[in-house]
Amino acid sequence: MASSNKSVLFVCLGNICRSPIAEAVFRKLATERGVVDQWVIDSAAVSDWNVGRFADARAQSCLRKHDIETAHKARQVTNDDFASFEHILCMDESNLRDLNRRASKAKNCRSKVDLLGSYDPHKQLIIEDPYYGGDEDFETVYQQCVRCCKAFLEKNS
Ligand code: 6LJ
Repeated sequence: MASSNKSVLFVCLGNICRSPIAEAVFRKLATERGVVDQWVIDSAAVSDWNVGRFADARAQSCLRKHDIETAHKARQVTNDDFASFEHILCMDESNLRDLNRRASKAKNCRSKVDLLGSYDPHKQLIIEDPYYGGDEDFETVYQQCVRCCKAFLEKNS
């Protein structure tokens, strides 16, 4: 039976740079390991700035460079997310503060809210916002996401 008993929501400020990269990387890893059917995988934003938009062109070209596609359209975190996702993984302390504030107001919160970087074997705890950066900053985000998503998937399989 392909039961979707595990779930993870990746969250950043605008859901157009870091979290769509994390979502796409995690989906690829889970697919390669043959466990993607066991997971609900999504991403969302703390803000409503970019709702409905595709990932930033630099995020898309970074992913494409690594043979990964994303068709994700940005959405904002909802109260329901705190009831339906087992794991909510975010990128920096500002995301974590915003999410913890929202979680404390949500009914039936079952989500464990954490920094994605807490899974990094290289101990880079924060995945910095690359919005005002360049391609090399998107590549750094990608590499951090690969390390963290591998460790997170390992821990939850
Ligand atoms: C409300 C006022 C702000 C950013 C981003 C930064 C700035 C972003 C962005 C990440 C994803 C209407 C929207 C900040 C998408 C957009 C510019 C401001 C947007 C900030 C601070 C440090 C580093 C990056 N703010 N858009 N408008 N990250």
